[in-house]
Amino acid sequence: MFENLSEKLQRVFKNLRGEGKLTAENMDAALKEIRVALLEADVNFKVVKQFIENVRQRAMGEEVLSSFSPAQQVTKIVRDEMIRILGSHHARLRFANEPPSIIFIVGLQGSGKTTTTGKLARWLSNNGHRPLMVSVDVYRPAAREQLKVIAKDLRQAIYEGPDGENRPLELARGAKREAQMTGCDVVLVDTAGRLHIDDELMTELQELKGAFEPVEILFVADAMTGQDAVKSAAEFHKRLGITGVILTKMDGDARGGAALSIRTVTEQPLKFVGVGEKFDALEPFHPDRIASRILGMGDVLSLIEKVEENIDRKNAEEMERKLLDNDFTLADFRDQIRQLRKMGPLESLLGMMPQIGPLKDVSKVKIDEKEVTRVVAIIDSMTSRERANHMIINGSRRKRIARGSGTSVQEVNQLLKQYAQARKMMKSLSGGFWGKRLGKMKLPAFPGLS
Ligand SMILES: Nc1nc2c(ncn2[C@@H]2O[C@H](COP(=O)(O)OP(=O)(O)OP(=O)(O)O)[C@@H](O)[C@H]2O)c(=O)[nH]1
Ligand SMILES: [Mg+2]
Repeated sequence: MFENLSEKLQRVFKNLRGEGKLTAENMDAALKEIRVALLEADVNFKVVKQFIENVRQRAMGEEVLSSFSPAQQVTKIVRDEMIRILGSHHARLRFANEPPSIIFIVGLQGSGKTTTTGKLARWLSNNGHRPLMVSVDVYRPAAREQLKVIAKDLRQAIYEGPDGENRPLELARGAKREAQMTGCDVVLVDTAGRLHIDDELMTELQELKGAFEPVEILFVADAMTGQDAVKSAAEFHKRLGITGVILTKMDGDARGGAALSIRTVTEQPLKFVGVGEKFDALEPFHPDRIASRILGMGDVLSLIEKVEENIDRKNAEEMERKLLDNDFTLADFRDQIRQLRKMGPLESLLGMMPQIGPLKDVSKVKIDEKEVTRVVAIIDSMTSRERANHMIINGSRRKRIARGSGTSVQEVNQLLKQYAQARKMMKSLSGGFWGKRLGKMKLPAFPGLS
């Protein structure tokens, strides 16, 4: 996400690096480029205008400190302004004083409501809540079935209602009752979508709103639709009153225009972003962290949170010991790859790393998830003795492993080489900066990275 904008803005700062001090001329040139970059990212033109004006005033005003270089000054000002248009603070999900908290998920057809309902249920239960999901999308028979499958997959509670019940109000009522009876503190209501905003849909949502006084009405929009997402959010807000926005499919959106405009245009905060089809691909939205990510400073805090949410401490300590004792086996290698994958799409993890110093090009690293799968298959095809001691894997064993995993001997050879490299690299990392910062997660030369 934001790749295009990020690249262009970083080029502007790089160009300024050669300048001795900020002048009206070099500032004008930089502002022009920033303006084009924002417009090309599909940011609302009014938002762009204000943004540029604010940056100009601050850059030329008294705030400029001569002890910083022009590039540093402008980067700081742009970052501050970007945080401002993204919403200044992280907008937390609200909860009702008296449970259950009713949260509506609304939006246009195909925007990602049902998927996001599942992601939110998972996120809530990972964060100390007990959610109950209900679908009131009674128009498509498959819609309720879809949520049921998701609930089963994620092992989350769902209220399905009595057979034949197809009145949204009754379904929501039943869900609220069930939550009260079973001690669930949040009810997530997945609603029907339409192709366009129409009166029928609005009337239904208004009725639901009147009956339940939801603590949150979250508008789900597809980030890839850019300014259309912003427009429909504004329209929903005008007619229904939303309390926040969730932008989905940010993983496919290199521009970022919707994210950068929606707060200013709707005056409602962006609360989460969806960054993939899997159910762990949901991130709370932090304006400051996103601004840092756009400007290539990385988002180390989100990365640490993600690691902490997923890492098994005991397991990490065990790995550390094994590394020090030099008995980090192929089985450990496989387990570590699995643990990394659990944290979500590898690309999105790398995107959170600072793009400076030795990590400059890390987000450009291409990851082949298929190769990761292949590596796991190869290690799974080994005997436990082979996994414990790679030295015994001779030519005939390699052939057998290749056959067993549906790969070639070359691929097995390559994996063994990568494993040897990872062992070496992880050892040198274990005491270093990242070793300490990232809760002992290692950043191995793991397969799939090239
Ligand atoms: N890449 C990506 N795909 C997503 C994301 N969120 C949802 N999707 C996909 O978008 C498609 C539509 O998602 P749904 O959750 O069914 O959308 P919906 O709004 O419930 O659709 P209707 O109920 O038909 O209105 C599915 O294929 C999802 O996998 C995301 O963050 N990233
Ligand atoms: Mg749906």
